[in-house]
Amino acid sequence: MTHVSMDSRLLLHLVTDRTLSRGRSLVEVVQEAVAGGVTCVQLREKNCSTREFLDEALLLKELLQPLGLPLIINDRVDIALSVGADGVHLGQTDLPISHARRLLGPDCLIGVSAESVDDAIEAQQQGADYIGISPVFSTPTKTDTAPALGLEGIRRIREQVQIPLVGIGGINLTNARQVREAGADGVAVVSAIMSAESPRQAAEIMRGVLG
Ligand code: TZP
Ligand code: MG
Repeated sequence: MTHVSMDSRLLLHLVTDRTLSRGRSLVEVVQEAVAGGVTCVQLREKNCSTREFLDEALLLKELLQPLGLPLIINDRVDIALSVGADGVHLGQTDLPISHARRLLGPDCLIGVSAESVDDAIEAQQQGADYIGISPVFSTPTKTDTAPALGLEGIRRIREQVQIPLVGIGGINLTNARQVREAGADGVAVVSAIMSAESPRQAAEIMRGVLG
């Protein structure tokens, strides 16, 4: 079965983690990554107040909107709504897709993390715009994950699901191409860009590898 044509904005996500930025500011790293060619940015904050999260979201929105690059907010539909973000990314225990859609409307991207083929099928049925296959490889960046799905997991999900797939977890310059070849439309990375000596160069190389 063919899948829905690829939204090129999903090709290379930078997923943020301020603790991995080697002391650089979030905006600085995002600016560099954008200059290198990331196609969207997901703001992911696990340990800050709502006000801080909002302020970061506003800063990134100011940076990304003029460039036409989508800002996706991890977990928080309220933050996404209040800054007019382009999307949200929801986990299996976050707001269900139907409720998020009711709040955000038809044009907001809703991405959902799937840890299995069944999760992915369900997310598609419920109206997700894309699926985050999580994790593809095990990663020190996030250890409370389901077992890694591997390239075989991507292939199995690709056979069952037609909406865009984005791999996340342990993806770097050396394996990103394989993730695409296994059937993912895009990749999402944290450390490979956030912690790179040059986030700009890392993003450039990654874009080159992804084609
Ligand atoms: N969800 C599944 S794995 C992961 C998230 C947020 C972290 C990915 O980080 P890295 O550094 O790209 O492996
Ligand atoms: Mg989440």
